[in-house]
Amino acid sequence: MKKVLTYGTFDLLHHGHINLLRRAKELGDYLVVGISSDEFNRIKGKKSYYSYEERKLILEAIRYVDEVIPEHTWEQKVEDVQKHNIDVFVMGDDWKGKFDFLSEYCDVVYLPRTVGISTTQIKKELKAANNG
Ligand code: C2G
Repeated sequence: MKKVLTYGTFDLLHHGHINLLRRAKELGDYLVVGISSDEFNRIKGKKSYYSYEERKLILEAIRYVDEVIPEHTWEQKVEDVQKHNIDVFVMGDDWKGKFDFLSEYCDVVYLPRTVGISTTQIKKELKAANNG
């Protein structure tokens, strides 16, 4: 069984996230998603609309996702790859190059981001729409 791993906040889930998760799953048979905790989001400088528990519930309902684990630190990836016997690590290409060190332990694949959508954009457009 070929196991794939990716990480993210996955707040206000949108088709960019789904495109990433679908393509990640296509690279193997089992997809593990490390979802950023609320505390780690603060470290990343992000404040998600949905809590960790809510984002976890939503991700676990996605057909491409087989397992969700918490992401607490930048440093846990090597341990996660080893603990979960990961064959392929996948991220959107906004992260291109940032995780190449993992190629010692598994394949590293950066997939093109879906253009024209982001959680930040959703928040901005909703804010503008509500301000009239
Ligand atoms: N993504 C995408 N296209 C978009 C938006 C996001 O392909 N239009 C991808 C990102 O590249 C990432 C995944 O969807 O691979 C999750 O995006 P975020 O929730 O924004 O994740 P991020 O904050 O980048 O967290 O340790 C890694 C970090 O936790 C990644």
